[in-house]
Amino acid sequence: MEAAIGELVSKFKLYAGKEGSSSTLSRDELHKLVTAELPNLVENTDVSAIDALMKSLDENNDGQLNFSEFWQLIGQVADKHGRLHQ
Ligand SMILES: [Ca+2]
Repeated sequence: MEAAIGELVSKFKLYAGKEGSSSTLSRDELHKLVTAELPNLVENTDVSAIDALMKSLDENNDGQLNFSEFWQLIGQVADKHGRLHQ
């Protein structure tokens, strides 16, 4: 589990570092991350869907996702697709 958490953090930093602040994801960075890393778990990756996803995760409404805001997405996809409830 520790290795998996480390992987999540390093992927987050990889995408967060592409532009602007390297500790937060912009909408475009989120789009790149979801498209490349979660293609089967987040089915709809068109721009309007990413916008809606961004709004739903951006708790402090600063237009950026910090790690704890991003973490909710992992929880959501795990809940939806990870067979938690079998
Ligand atoms: Ca935010």
